[in-house]
Amino acid sequence: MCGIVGAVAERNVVEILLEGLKRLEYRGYDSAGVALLQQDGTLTRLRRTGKVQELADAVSSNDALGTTGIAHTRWATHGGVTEENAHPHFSSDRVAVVHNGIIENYMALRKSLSEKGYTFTSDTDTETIAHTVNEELKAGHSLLASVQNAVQQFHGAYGTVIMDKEDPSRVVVARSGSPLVIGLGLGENFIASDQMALLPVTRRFIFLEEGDVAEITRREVMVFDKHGDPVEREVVESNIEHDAGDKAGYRHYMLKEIHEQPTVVRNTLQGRVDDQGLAADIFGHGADEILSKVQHVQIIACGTSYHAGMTARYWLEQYANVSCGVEIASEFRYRKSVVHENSLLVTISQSGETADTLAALRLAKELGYMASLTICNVPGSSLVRESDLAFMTRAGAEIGVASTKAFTTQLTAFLMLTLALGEHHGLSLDDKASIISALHSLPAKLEETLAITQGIEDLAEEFADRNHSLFLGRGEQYPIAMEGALKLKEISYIHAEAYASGELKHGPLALIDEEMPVIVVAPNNELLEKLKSNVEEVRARGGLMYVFADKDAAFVSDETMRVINVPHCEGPIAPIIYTIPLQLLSYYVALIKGTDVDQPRNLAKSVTVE
Ligand code: F1P
Repeated sequence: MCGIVGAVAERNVVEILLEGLKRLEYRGYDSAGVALLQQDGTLTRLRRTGKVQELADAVSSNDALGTTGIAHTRWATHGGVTEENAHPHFSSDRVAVVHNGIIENYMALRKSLSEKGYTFTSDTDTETIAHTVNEELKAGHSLLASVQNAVQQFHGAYGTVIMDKEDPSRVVVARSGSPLVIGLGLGENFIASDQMALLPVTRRFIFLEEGDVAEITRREVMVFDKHGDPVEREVVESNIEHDAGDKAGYRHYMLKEIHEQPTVVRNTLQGRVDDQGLAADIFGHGADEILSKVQHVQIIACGTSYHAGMTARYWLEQYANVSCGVEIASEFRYRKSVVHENSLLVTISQSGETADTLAALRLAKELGYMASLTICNVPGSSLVRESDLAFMTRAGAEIGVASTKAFTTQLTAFLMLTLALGEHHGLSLDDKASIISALHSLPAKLEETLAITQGIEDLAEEFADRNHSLFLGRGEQYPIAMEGALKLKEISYIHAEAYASGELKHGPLALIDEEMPVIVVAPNNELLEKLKSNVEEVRARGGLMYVFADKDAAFVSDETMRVINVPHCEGPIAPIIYTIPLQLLSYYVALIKGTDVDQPRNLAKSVTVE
């Protein structure tokens, strides 16, 4: 979604801002802009629809300069994709604003500001921020006080950075509902919506908290909490690799990230599980005590992370004997739900900033959940800071909008949670041994599975001109089929639906004909015979099937069925292994179709608005 970068320095900051925007491109956007302020008060603005590179070209042909600056990538919410709607927004050529989030009461603000004589040049909610701050400045307040007064008038979510042409020495920033991180330099300081943007210039960060307003100059950063009181916020040293944004020779980030899975899963397991079991408190300080009391688990997430939660339910109930509910965050937060006794709320999120998941966590606290745990990939993110317990997946920065390595590390984390909860709820010794041994074998098995790429490339050729597809799986492979269908939709724009194969007769069988390819996930498990019956139901109706199967599952390719053998794997890790060929299939189909694999149309990496 929208991205923010800002800087206050002695040098020209334009390259820092553009590099920052490029590093945020992965989040998804449709236009970009920059405003630059020179010491003599010259204010320049350039905006372009399309890619950051188009903005960079405009910047270089205009020789744009500034020692203080703000820049933005916009993902349209209010108003179409036009240059006028791109940020930064100005008020009277004095105040410049970039903003992530949504000002929900913008219509009322717009009306009262228009009555005061302000002219609106865009359809955005953001422009109301610029005029509201300008109104406060006109009343004689400092920029800091103006922003502090202005935010009292906003309902909704914002991460915003504001410059005043009459004071080029500072920017003021405010956070409520949309993340902002301050980067600390030497004699220069920075602001961004995501630390990734600032890694070339600093590794020292302050993560702003809800309601914070901060004033940033070259030499000083002052943070004020939601009551307006000055506060010290912890300075965190980032350990994210500086070059995490490189493609390392791969054609796309997504392909790089698919191939990183053996390594990042190994990293996620490292030091957390040995032959005897789990290390103590891997889910956070005091976790073992909390987990010993848990009688029910409620999992909340969105998108791919939700599919990880759906898979986890099979494991938690089968092995750990703990009842488990799974729900999409945007549903959970707006319905009345019953809280079971001693319930643990588990949120899952790659980014840790997904608006609905965060809102669900906050709601759960009011509803009386015993404790909250987040499984998350971004240290310092809102979900991590606001949960009682946190387990960090170590997937590293995920740039491709379609989540891959974050998903498999989330599943790995859930197998560890199954062990941890199972210890207190009668996990059998056999099951414990089999999960531990399966986890140890997982990185090597993933490597073996990635080697089947060639067969999948061939299959993708046959697939690319289809308009629809059906994914089938049973048991813990049903959510994997859902994740496979989601990947195909996201990056190749082919309509894909997933069904639990037992549901075929209850409707979707009517769709089967030679135009509807059916993808089947078929590990060699106790449901195999049932799955084979479902395959026969499809065959009898002339459907064309692509079966990802264990080589011992005895599927044979013929004119109605293409079988792709997947390495044999033991029960608990099968969902993780079968995810790989489905990721590869969607990637190669998208490649043939020529879509924007890493930044698919209309999608954003981190969904920080509802
Ligand atoms: C949830 C999610 C991702 C998806 C896309 C949009 O994000 O649906 O699964 O790939 O990036 O957001 P998160 O809560 O896991 O960060």
